[in-house]
Amino acid sequence: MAAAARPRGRALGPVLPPTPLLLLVLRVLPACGATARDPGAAAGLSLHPTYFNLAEAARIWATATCGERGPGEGRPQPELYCKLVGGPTAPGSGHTIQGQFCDYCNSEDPRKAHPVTNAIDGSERWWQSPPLSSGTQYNRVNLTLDLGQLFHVAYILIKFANSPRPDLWVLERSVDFGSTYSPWQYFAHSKVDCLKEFGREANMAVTRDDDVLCVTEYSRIVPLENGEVVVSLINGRPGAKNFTFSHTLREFTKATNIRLRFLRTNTLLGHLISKAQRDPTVTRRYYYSIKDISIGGQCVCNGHAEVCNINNPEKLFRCECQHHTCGETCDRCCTGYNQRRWRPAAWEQSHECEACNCHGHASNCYYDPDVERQQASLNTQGIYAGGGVCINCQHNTAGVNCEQCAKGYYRPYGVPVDAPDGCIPCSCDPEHADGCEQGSGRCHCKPNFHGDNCEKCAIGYYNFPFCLRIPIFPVSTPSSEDPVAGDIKGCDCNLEGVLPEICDAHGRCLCRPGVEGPRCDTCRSGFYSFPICQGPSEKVAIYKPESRPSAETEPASTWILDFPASRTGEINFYCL
Ligand SMILES: [Ca+2]
Repeated sequence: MAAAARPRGRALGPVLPPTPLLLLVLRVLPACGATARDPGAAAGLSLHPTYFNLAEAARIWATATCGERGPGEGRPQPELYCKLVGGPTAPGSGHTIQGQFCDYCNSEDPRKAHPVTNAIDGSERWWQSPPLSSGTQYNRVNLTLDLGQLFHVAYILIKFANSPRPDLWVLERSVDFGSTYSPWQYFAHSKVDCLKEFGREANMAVTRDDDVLCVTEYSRIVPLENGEVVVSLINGRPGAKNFTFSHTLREFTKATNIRLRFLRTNTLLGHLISKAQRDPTVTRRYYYSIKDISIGGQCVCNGHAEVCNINNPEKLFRCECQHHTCGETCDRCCTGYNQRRWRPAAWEQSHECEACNCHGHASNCYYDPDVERQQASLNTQGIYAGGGVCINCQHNTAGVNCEQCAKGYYRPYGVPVDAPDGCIPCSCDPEHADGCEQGSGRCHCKPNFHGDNCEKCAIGYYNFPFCLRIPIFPVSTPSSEDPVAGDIKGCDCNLEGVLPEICDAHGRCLCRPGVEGPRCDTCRSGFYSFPICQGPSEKVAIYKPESRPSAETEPASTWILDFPASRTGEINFYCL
């Protein structure tokens, strides 16, 4: 295999040399020139970089080259070839054999070398394949161009040199840097070959943006030299007038690599080639030769850039993205601009990426279609439109738009949402509260707490600061009318007459001193004024736990002062 690389990143000249054919190509592709001059007028609100000749910056390979030998094939040897017709074009070069002009290819002689780089060097020098006299396998030769990155290709112009155009071949493209190839266009001498070789009807009208054609006009034997092939990949297709709107056409024109897969050379007497192939005087006239390949293309910028250049350290073509888009092909929204879903620009709409509204508390966001559907994201105009979700809200903020305070913080009334220090800590005990209310800072008590600062037990809970749930016990349900509702109930005690434990494991109420009854709802004999249940004297009792007279009121480990809370005045202590 012959391989060659052109220096990348050199200054690029005009798109193509000004030949009559070029003018034709540019005329049939009005968008190419017009977008460069006035993108707004030609492409609506979408932007497009200038078309240029992608071949100038490409690398190129050939599977076989006249006068060269691949690895393992030994030293290069001069190869004799002859032209189909005519005498020498340059006096002093070549010679005549049986009336044919003949010459040698020799890769070691610059004047006789025909390396594949000649096909994209912009000069009159040409690439040439080995003649079939060196082997009929040279009917099948591939030429591959590596564009280095993804481009949109609008047209390909191939100028052949001292041989006719190929009889049978396929133009192919790859979008995965050469891993796989798919056909762009088939070329055959006859309609029969289109059908037989490629399974295609020849010369069909284009009806779809991704139709792969088989054409016969470019496989004719004439002209015998300097023939041309023009492949237009946009012009004439349904989506040509609105390229940015046609997803199919945009995809169809994409390529990272282009391959010319030649299958059969053209011959003056094509039907005789099988007989003639062993005759070197005939088959040395059959080969491929290419003087120039031009590839009109542009960077893939998704309608978001009108400039694409190599002003970067990698010396690769890069879109200068606008519309707040980023990425090699402007294929995503820039950081902080994900309020709307990224879309390629279209004729009637630029689909500009929109900034998220994070109120100055975050620099990045992502787009979430669910958030957009729920209208849960505020845009910079203060309207719930789009699906931007702020990432990593700072300043103790939270929420889709960093519009809330993080848990444990609140924003006092009157403080603007975008104030950097607007969220201040809640003054609540995190043991008793889950954060606090915005504006007032009032604590959000946990379920078992209550009060402005959650300083009390909620109803159904007891024993602050533990605030345990008042136990409930299963009881039998003698009533058949309401068997379910009666299954479980709390211990039925008067909370004003019980100890903090309320009841025991059997549901029996634990009465305070001076209180009695199954529900602890009456004063014991000699005590009065429930729930105070004041004793008969003014005395209070203070005693050690172990000496407490009543077993069911045994405290845990403290001294107990039984004292009617409502009483004031002098207290007399005495020992029991
Ligand atoms: Ca050339």
